[in-house]
Amino acid sequence: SQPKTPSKDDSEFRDYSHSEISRDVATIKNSVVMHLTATFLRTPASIDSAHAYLASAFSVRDRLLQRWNLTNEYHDKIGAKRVYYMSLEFLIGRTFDNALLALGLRQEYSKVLGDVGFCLEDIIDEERDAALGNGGLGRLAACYVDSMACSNYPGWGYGLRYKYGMFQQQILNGYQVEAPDCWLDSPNPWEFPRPDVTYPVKFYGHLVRDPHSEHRFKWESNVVYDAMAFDVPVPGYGTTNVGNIRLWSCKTNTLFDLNKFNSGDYQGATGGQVAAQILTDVLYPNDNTNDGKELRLRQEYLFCSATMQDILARFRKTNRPLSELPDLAAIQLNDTHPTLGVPELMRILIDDEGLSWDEAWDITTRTFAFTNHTILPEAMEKWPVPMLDKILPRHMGIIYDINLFFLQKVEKQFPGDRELLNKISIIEESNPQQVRMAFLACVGSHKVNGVAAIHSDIIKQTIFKDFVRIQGEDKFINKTNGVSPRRWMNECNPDMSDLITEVVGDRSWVNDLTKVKQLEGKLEDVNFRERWWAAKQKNKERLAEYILTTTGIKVSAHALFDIQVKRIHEYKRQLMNIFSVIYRYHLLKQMSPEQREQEVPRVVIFAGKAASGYWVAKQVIKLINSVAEVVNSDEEIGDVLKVVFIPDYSVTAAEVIIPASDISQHISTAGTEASGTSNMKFVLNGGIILGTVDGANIEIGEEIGEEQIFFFGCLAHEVEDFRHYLRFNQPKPDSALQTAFDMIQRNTFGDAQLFQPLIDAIMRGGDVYLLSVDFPSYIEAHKAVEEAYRSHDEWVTKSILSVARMAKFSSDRSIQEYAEEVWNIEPQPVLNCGL
Ligand code: T68
Repeated sequence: SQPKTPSKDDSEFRDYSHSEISRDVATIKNSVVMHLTATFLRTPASIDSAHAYLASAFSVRDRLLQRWNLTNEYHDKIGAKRVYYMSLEFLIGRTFDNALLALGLRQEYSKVLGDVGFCLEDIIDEERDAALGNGGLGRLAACYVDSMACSNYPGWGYGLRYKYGMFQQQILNGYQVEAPDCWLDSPNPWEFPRPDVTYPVKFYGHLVRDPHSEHRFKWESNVVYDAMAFDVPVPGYGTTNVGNIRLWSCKTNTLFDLNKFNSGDYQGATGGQVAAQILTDVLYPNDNTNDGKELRLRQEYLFCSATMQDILARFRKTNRPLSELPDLAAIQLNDTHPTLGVPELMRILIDDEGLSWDEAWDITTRTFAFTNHTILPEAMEKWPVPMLDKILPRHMGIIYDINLFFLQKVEKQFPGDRELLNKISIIEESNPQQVRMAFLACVGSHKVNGVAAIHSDIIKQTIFKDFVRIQGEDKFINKTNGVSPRRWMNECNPDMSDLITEVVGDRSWVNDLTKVKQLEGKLEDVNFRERWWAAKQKNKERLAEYILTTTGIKVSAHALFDIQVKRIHEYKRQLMNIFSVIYRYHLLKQMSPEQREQEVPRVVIFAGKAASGYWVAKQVIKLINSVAEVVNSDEEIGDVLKVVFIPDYSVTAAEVIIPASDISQHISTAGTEASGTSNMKFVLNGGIILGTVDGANIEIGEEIGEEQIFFFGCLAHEVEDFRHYLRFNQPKPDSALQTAFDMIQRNTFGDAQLFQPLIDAIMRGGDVYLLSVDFPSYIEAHKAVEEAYRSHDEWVTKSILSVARMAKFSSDRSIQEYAEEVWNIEPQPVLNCGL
């Protein structure tokens, strides 16, 4: 039977839910103690930091919840248009500290925890990361929902609730070993199960044609899973707005089979459940690669179907005609992974709602927009037609029709150009045929964007070249990425944040990064400069401590901290970095002790995960650790050079590592890194970039001035010629690179056989990523860095100027651009609610 609604009007409830819970220390203390005892069954004798964290988190979330309810209620009431950011990944990290800062209750909780005998920092450390993403793409999604909440845009993230997030990386004997990330083993205060929001999702089966309509089908199947919603609050800083990420979890749709259970078949009784759970069990740990697994396709469809059903359910409550869907909903596809949302919306509109093909197509293309994050060929999503046809027969049919109508249009526009039709067809004529998801996403969207200026240009000249010709220039735009100043400055770098606050006069820069410009006025202030340096120094000491506890390696916080942290990938060229370290080691070994004294001491820091199936990337990790072992134990070298590989890179590790950099490396082969976002985080935290002319490095250079950045290497437009040359000619490593090869081959770092394939990839494999081409200028750039670092003064000037000019790289700016140019939505701050 239907649940009953209250018999009275809602004023009592409304009054209560619209008045903010008291913010004083006594009330907070009460609520923490209440959760400790009532929610977690602790007695004074059994309190520990883990439960102190949970109780504090639950008490914070009580406060967040109220605002969260109000936000959604308000946006519904005013009929606001919402954006739905569809992403298979949300790399959130921790939420507790973020929520405390957003609510402005950090000091209060610090006091309360102090009173019961804990230190807030230790309690914060009890939280496990929500690591539902691989790297840049997933972290970008998290920054974007943060910006939507802080800028009062009505918007939700949609994703999957993986039971196991990004694997944990251990280093054993120098090798990466993966362990499962069981992040849900303890209670998660930051999610709300919504059993009432559950949708059935079908797979396999067969089609029955509707006798009355050419385009309508009935899709019959008895393989049905249920997708159940879990909502994750996104605290807005300096606003009562709270955003939402809705994550789907897969469960069985077949009920527990009591008959089987009673007859002793315990497995059979829950068999459906076991099979169903697998769909949202694990995040695919691939960054910038597509492995084409059937399970991944089923994950993607579960996600898309549940999300489209949910968006339409919300829309139907407004009683507006479906043709107005694009006036109430904008859907952004975070790369091609959610592209099945396009045929899924078509299916619902045609088969379930009875719309004509043209009506459905008009609604669909006005609703969707698509962001491309890479042009690496190995990352391009393609699904074999037979696989799609088996799992999603109706969608395969719809994709064929989308393609047919598209090709017919193009044929009219460019009569007789068969080659063109072949090039742009959504179906690739290979054996077996493949569905090109990037083309499907492009055709199904009204806007397509890249993530940095150079990248948006490149996609217009390469994968979408013909589409620009067919569909017009205006459809293809740039939206340079950004990062959240809340997490990536205010939260992770308290001392520097206090300095900025002092200059600006208040903390409003956290939501309006243009205000950091005022730092330029402090350039000549000797005292300020000293304190700036001291803040950086303190961050370096914090990192030195972290390195000691995670690796056992002792490093001097007075050395230059040279950092490269990101996923391990050939195009990102960690290999080039470690070759240069080997060369540096060689040079140091040639010097007299007096000469070595004169060198700038350096700690070279690496961190990052390799996809579990990516052998070359894993060998690179082994090489880094092998070099570290030799160099760090060489007494002659001492503190002049240390090499560190920090295990298990994560959002939380990044929050310690990034604020401590003197230089950070962003050294992808030109044209391969679409944007990069850690480059922005490092500069925002007063670090200097050593990088190639690639991705967002270019725009960062334009904003902060080329004196503040160390560029090297060949340019994107030169890459093709070099690659062509190297396909037919042996690379000619300069003497520095040759020295590094020689040292490896002389077993300096253990068995040379282990690393020979890495050298072979350059010397015999065509050196696809152009290490031999860029190495000489890379070494020169390192020298320039060293010279600049010797002058303390010059360095501080670069650091302050850089931060002052980073306003553009706030994700608030990116989101505002999307809102205005793609989504057509407006800020809707929650008003008049009494909070
Ligand atoms: C990254 N892409 C870009 N992909 O490499 C980076 N791939 O330059 C950019 O800054 C960032 O996106 C944000 O725009 C990725 O991170 C993936 O993670 C990925 C995940 C699954 C499958 C393929």
